[in-house]
Amino acid sequence: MRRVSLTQYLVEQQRKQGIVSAELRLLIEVVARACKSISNAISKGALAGVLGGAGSDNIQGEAQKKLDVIANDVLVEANEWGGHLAAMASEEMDLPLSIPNRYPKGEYLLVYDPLDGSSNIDVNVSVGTIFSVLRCPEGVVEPDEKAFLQAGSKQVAAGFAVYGPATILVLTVGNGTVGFTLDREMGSWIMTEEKIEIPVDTKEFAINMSNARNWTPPIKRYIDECIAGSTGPRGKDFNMRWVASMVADVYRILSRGGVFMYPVDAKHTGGRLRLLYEANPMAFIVEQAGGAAINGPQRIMDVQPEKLHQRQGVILGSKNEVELVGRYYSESK
Ligand code: AFP
Repeated sequence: MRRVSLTQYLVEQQRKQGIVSAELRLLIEVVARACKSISNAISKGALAGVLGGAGSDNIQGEAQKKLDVIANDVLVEANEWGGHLAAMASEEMDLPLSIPNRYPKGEYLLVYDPLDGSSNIDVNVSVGTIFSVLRCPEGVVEPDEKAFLQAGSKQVAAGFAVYGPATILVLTVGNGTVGFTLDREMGSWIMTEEKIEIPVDTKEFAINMSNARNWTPPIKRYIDECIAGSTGPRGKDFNMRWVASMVADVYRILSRGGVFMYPVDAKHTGGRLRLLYEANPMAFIVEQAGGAAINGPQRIMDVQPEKLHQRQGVILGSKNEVELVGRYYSESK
């Protein structure tokens, strides 16, 4: 494959396809540069004194890691001066952050999870950054929480970085899903997956099995059949993976297929994952790669958000497998 940089890809999307505006191109490049800085901070680990708790909680009431706060600050500082954003929102900030008056405002809204999987950071397991880009509603000068409450189908771009053995950026601007790998020597994002396509079938599922007693009947039916394997109705054996970093699980599914599940259950009555900055961006990326993403009864990107930090059930990945789970939900009504 010829070495295509992220910048070159975005310029081509702007020039050839008219899909990406100059402002959106700048936004994505700024976020990608921030992900390089976050990757660099993470790779130093204990040597940089960035591990462990920050001594504060986020709006979810979850103890923040030092790197949660560092990653959030990196993204805020990277994005506030460029003139491409009207506001930004984050898992780590209770309310949206307006662009300071000393900077021009742009037409986009950025909403992100600066460090997904942070409970894994202290044990050196892959973590990542997830982001979603929306247009600021017409005529809204000071975007508040309401401006962000748009269905996932309104996203103009979505992406995530996974800080693993390699640092990888997965991106969609609505024209397929593309993968870039960080060339640390050059400091460049180089395209390594031109058009990611998720296999429509799979033999691998990802779910936190410790929640089994809380599952609803459709999920229990589906997982029981996977575990029954070749002796059961599926007629084939399944494997299980659970990294507990959504970015790592989703990247594996983009690479070789699978189904990721964090469904609504008796303990997580609204789901565990957040709609605006985890479920929606991942749903956009997965659908653009030929997969499917539902909350059980409904396509995730059709859900009308009511709260900035609202949670959502998530079942996403190989199209045929997700559709089977969806059928089990409709049959259980
Ligand atoms: P943290 O960011 O608190 O580690 O949560 C990660 C996450 O939001 C998502 O990345 C994982 O898929 C999921 O939660 C793991 O949840 P469990 O810890 O309940 O398995």
